[in-house]
Amino acid sequence: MVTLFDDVFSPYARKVRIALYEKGVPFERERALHGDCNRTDFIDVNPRAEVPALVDGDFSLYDSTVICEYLEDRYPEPSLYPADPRRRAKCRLIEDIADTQLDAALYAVTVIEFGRNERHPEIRAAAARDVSRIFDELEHQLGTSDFFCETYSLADIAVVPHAVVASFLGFAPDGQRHRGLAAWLARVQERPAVVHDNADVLDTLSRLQAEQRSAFDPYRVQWRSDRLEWVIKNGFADWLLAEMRAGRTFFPLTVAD
Ligand SMILES: N[C@@H](CCC(=O)N[C@@H](CS)C(=O)NCC(=O)O)C(=O)O
Repeated sequence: MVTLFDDVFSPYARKVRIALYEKGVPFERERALHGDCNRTDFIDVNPRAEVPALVDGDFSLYDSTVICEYLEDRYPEPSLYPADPRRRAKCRLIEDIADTQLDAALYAVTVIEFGRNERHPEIRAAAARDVSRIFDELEHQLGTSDFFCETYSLADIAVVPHAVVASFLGFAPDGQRHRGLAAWLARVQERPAVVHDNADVLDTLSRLQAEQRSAFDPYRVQWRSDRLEWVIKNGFADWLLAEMRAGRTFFPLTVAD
């Protein structure tokens, strides 16, 4: 049985779960809580202590992109990558746009607004601009197709969790400017695998709200790579420094830790 080190809200874990559901691979979930930073209880599976990480018998690996490629090789049917080399490359490119750019544009505003119930109008405005720019690019990549690579693929699976978060934060694809993308988002959310995972996210959110618990600790925030780049290049280095001085920032574990 495959074990997934998981967090219900992580867009990267969502990507892997949706791929597993699409492929009909049964799996166990080990909850490795997002926001409970610098855990050491699964560093044997992922030395960065990030979700998702996957254990398949005596084999383990991490990083959602690597995991999804492994799942494709291990469980080839149904295929989630196009066979044509150019479409396959395009699939990986769109996955990369979702994982690096879209995620980074949404991260700080998620922490501030959803996590802390606070407002930072400049960060919101920068996120709105950047999400709109990325949606322009995705609209262009989609063209007149139903899915990014003609048929449903990992590209669609990678974008949908971030697009759902964007909509939740008030950055939904614009019905005029991003007409194709708005229709794509509705279409992809009809896939049973996506319906199933969306329900899981919403049910967990409702349960946490009823218990007056938050989805993650917004004052113990894990920062890395593209998320840091986004904050700094958009002019919020001082904000980040204040966060660091307040002891609210954490980074993936290093060997020395
Ligand atoms: N490149 C990694 C990124 C994974 C990642 O950033 N995971 C976040 C959750 S979205 C995490 O586990 N952070 C640790 C924490 O918040 O404690 C992937 O694609 O799997």
